[in-house]
Amino acid sequence: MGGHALRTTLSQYARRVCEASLEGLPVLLESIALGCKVIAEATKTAGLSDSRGGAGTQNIQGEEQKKLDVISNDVLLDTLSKSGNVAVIVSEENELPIFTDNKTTGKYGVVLDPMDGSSNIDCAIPVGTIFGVYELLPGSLGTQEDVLQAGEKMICAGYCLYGSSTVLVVSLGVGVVGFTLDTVLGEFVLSHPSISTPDKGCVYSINEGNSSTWDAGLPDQPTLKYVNLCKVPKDGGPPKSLRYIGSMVGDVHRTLLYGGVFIYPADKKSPKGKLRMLYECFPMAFLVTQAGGAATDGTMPILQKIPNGIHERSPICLGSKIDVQEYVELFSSAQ
Ligand code: AHM
Ligand code: MG
Repeated sequence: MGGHALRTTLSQYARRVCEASLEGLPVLLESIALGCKVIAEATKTAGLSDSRGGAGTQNIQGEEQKKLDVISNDVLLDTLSKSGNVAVIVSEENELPIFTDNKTTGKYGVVLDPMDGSSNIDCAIPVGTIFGVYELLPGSLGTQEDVLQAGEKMICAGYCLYGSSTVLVVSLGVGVVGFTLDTVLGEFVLSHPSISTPDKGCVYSINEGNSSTWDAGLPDQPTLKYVNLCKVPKDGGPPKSLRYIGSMVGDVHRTLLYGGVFIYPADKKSPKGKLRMLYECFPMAFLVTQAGGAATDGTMPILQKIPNGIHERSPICLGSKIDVQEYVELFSSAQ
C-alpha cells in the first residue's frame, strides 16, 4: 500500500464486520457516531455557549437534567430516527420508549444513556454516551418487549468518551475495538484495533463514601470485605490503587484498558444499585465480556439478567476476570 495507508474508519470497520444478516447496522452505527461528534463539540464548548448548568427540568428518575443531557438526547434521537433502521429507542431521559416513523424499515431497538456522568460537566471532567443495540423480535414492528431482553441478546454495544480525546469503543460481538476522533478529518479512526482486559489489575474504582451502607444490609458486607482485600491483599502483594472519576464511561474505559474492577453496589440510598440495567450495565458488561473480562451483580452474570422495566437498576461489578471472581466468591459466602 506504500507509505500513504490511512487508518480504518468506524464506517469501514462496521461495513466489513457486519454480516449480511445485520443489514442496516453500519448505517445505525454511523448515525450514533455522527451524534457523538455533535455532542463532543457541544461538551468541549459548553463553557462558551451557555450550555453548562441545569435545564430546569427533571427526568423520570427525578434527577435534575443538565442542558447537555437535553441537547445530547435530542441529537441522538434525531440521528437515530433518520438512520431509517431503528424502530424503538429507550433513553435515560425519556420515561417511555420512543417509537420512530420507521415502522416498516426498522430492524433494531437502541438503548441509550445520551450523556452519562452529567454531574461532572460543569467542571470539565470527562463524560460519555453509552449505547446498546437489539434486533427486533421476529415479526415485531417495534415494541417495548424488543428491548426488555437479556443483555447477552444485544448484537452491539459501545460508548463514546468525551475526554482528553474523543474515543468511541464498540463491540459487534467479535471482540472490542476503539476509534479516536480525528478532528481534522471529522472521522473516527481505528486507534485500538483489539482491546483485551488483563486477567488481573491493580486498580479498584468505587464511590467509597457510601461504604457504611454498601450491599444494603446484606450480612457479611461482601463489598466492604472486597475493598479491604484491595487495600491489604491476602497474598501480601501490593495494594490496588483507588481511581474514581464518577463518570461511568471514564471509569469503565480505564478498567477495560488497564484492568482491575469498577463497582457500583447496592446501598441504602439505592437498594437495587444506582446504575440502570438496560443502558448502563448491559452495554458495559457486553464490552468487558467481549474484551475477556467479566461482569456480575454479585450473584449472577449481569448479561443473563432480564429487565422488567426500561429504567430498572442493578448493582454491578465489572473488570478483570480474576478480580471479579474474587468479588463473586465473597458474595456467595455471604448468602
Ligand atoms: P447519570 O447517568 O445520571 O450521569 O448517573 C450515572 C453516573 C455514572 O456515570 C457514575 O458511575 C455514577 O453515576 C456515579 O455516581 P455517584 O456520584 O453516586 O458515585
Ligand atoms: Mg448514566
